[in-house]
Amino acid sequence: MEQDAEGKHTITQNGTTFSLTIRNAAKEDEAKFTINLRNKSGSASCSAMVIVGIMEWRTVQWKQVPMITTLKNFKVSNEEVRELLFLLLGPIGAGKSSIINTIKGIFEGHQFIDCLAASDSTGKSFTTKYQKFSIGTLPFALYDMMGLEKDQKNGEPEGVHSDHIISALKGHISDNYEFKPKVPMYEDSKYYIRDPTLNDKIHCLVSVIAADRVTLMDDKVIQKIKTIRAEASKLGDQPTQLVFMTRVDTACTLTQEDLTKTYQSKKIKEKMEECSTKLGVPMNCIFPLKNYHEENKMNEKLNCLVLEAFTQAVYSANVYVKRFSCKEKHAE
Ligand SMILES: Nc1nc2c(ncn2[C@@H]2O[C@H](COP(=O)(O)OP(=O)(O)OP(=O)(O)O)[C@@H](O)[C@H]2O)c(=O)[nH]1
Ligand SMILES: [Mg+2]
Repeated sequence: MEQDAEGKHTITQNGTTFSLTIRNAAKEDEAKFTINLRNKSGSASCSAMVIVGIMEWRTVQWKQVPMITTLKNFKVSNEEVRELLFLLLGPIGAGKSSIINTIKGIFEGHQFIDCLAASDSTGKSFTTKYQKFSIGTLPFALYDMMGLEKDQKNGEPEGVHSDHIISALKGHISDNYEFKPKVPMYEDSKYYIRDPTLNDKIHCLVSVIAADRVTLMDDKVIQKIKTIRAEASKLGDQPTQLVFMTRVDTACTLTQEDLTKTYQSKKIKEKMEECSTKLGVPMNCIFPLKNYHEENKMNEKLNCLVLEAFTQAVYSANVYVKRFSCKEKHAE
């Protein structure tokens, strides 16, 4: 056995196997460790990257069948509501359309590319329509929308207007409305719903943020999201709000290699904390996930991470609509 002066690193040998033990491993111990061996016949070396994980701070079932069954059997707690409505909001290329494809894929058992996701090199939002996507015959529908950009580029407004989003939350915008960033939504448009009911309103607002871009997110875009979130909570019957943090694979190697390590990754926790501080959202409302983007096979771990997030969104949208149910009103 060999030990360094502080007793931090210990090397032990068992036959031809050498082990390195790092005592009280912390983030600073993350490094590439190399063993060099030399004898009369020559030399050899071997390296390993050490990544420090932390205690799992949230537990996930990692079994998709019970999670899918729960959602397939889900009944909305308000008989007047046909389906729970979710709106995905976030910067360009954050993975909004990919989330819809991924969720649809999980319930249909194969990958889905109905909602077009784009390679993210253009700098312009690929999605331009306000489009509703149902999930089979389940009582859930997700609205995709144009990505948020900072508002003034060369003096011209870019990306979707905050006003459009507030109108959408209130249920004034109907499916297939084409966003024209420089044009306000006119009340005489055929896409304008004058007297929205609970079946038109958004029940849960999901902000979508890419884990690998939280740090470099444009201040104006952050401000826009914060303004929309604040406006949404001022609405008399405000929708519930969550954050889906996508692209965990690009933010953390440990997670990229094994998605079940998501809630043990210090890096992911840091990104969630950053997200929480920047947007003013409590940690328990943030759900890290990975979307299908390059793989051609379904992956149970990926599905479980997304199902964990989506189940919370379903429960929280249900809390919203339950408030308006006749039974609940009579109970008051
Ligand atoms: N590695 C990785 N890539 C992802 C993930 N989610 C989305 N992507 C990729 O990120 C890019 C943008 O994804 P989209 O789903 O089009 O993003 P969007 O938010 O809909 O973008 P706009 O419609 O342009 O506002 C695509 O190339 C996706 O394949 C993820 O979890 N991990
Ligand atoms: Mg899109």
